[in-house]
Amino acid sequence: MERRQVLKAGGVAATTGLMGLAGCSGSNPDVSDLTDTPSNGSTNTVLMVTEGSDYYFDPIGLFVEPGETVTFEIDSGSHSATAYSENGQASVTRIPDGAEPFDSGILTEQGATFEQTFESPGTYDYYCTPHKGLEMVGRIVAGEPGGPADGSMPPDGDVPESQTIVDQGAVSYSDFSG
Ligand SMILES: [Cu+2]
Repeated sequence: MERRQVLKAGGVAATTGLMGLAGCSGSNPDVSDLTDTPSNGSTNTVLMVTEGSDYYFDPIGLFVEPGETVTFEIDSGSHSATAYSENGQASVTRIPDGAEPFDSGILTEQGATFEQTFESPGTYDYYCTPHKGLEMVGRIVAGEPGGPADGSMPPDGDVPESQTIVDQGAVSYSDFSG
C-alpha cells in the first residue's frame, strides 16, 4: 500500500515540478498503477448477477493489492455483498483479523454499486444475503492468502482456492462453475 501511495504521489509531483520523482517511477512496470486500472489489466469490479435460476458474483474470485477498492455492481436482480463476520450477520468469521466486516445492504437497481476498500491483507469470503442459500458466495484475496477463511470453503457454497485467485488475478464464475 505504501508503494502505491508513493507512485500516486509521483503522479501529483509531475504537475508540481518534481519531474525527477515521476521519472523514476516511469521506468517501473507498475506505472500502470497511475491509472486506476489494477495490474491484472481488469477493473476491480464484481458483478452481482441473476441469470435464470443462477445467482452469482462474477468474478467469483478476485485478487487485489491491499488498499485497493472493489466495486460491487448490480448486473441483474437484487443482491448484497456481505462479509462473513460474526460481528455482522453471519455465524462464522471469514475475513482477516481486524478487517472491516463490510455489508452493502441489498441493492435492487441495475447499475447500483457498493465500494469496499480492502486494507488488511488476507482472504475475504462474502455472500449475498438473499441468495446465500443458493450458494451465492465469493472470495477476494488482498495481497496474500491468510486469515480464518484460508484453507477452507464458506458454509454456503464453494469459492476458488486462495492461491488460484492469486495466480490468476481473477476467476470468472463460468470458469469456476464449469
Ligand atoms: Cu444475490
